[in-house]
Amino acid sequence: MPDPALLAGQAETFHGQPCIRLSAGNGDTALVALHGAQVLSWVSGGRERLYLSPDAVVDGQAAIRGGIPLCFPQFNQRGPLPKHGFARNLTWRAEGMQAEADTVRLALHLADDERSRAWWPRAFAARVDVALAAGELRVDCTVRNTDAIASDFTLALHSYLRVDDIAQVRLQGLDGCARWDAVADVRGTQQGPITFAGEYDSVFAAAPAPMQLHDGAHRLEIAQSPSMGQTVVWNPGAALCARLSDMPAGGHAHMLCVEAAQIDTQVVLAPGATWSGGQCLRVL
Ligand code: TA6
Repeated sequence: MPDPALLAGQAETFHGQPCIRLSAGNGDTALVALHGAQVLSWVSGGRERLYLSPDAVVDGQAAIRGGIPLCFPQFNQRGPLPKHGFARNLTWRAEGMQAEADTVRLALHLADDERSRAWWPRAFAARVDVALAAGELRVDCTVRNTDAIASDFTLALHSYLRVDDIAQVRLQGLDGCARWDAVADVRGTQQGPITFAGEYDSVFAAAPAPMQLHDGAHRLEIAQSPSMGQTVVWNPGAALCARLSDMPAGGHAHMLCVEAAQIDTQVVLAPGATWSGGQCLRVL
């Protein structure tokens, strides 16, 4: 049995918003906001691994810039809903904290209500599972169609990874994958590792094996479930960053979004059917 004092979750607030902190036995922690079921911080090996903008608006309404936002039931502006859907703008219910072996888990739930139905007239039950173990953070999302008719959606875990200097970063593992460069609107195939010099926004066909983020001496493995058919890689670059009111000048240099996504085709769920997908980050 693990020592419950070493492996726990506890309620706290961040900018007045309710959050739960998960603690693993080795000192790693994660902070999860009920707003958006969004992981705001993941500290592993004494180092913050996620980027949270110091200018993020944390008011229980706006989407929080950073951490791991969930885009659901629509990615970006690929449909009639607000950009990236509404899951990141709503408060989720935390229920189901568990500590087992060396992993602490938190489940957060969201079901349709008046507000969600005003955007999207569908009944659903969504769950985000956050699992923290030594050197590893896993986020899974499960959606059940509780409606009497078929439902469809797109979804992404829009993870903001903290980096020391984007100009020195190398993302490996997408070599040979189909790529849509959303900035230039050009389709092609990725050749070799990805480096960053300016705005970058691309959708890749997901690689069969995990990717590796090289940030100076630091390395992170990024894996996603096979149900997530795409990987989105985004950095706003200096000029777009300067236009984002919730990013500090130069903030782009310290972040890279590597997103597990199912966005090129909709997930279609029959009444009562369930879909799950996730992303796993591991310190190497
Ligand atoms: O996932 C990349 C992306 O869709 C970019 O095109 C960019 O707009 C980004 O997400 C951030 O979106 P947001 O609405 O959070 O500012």
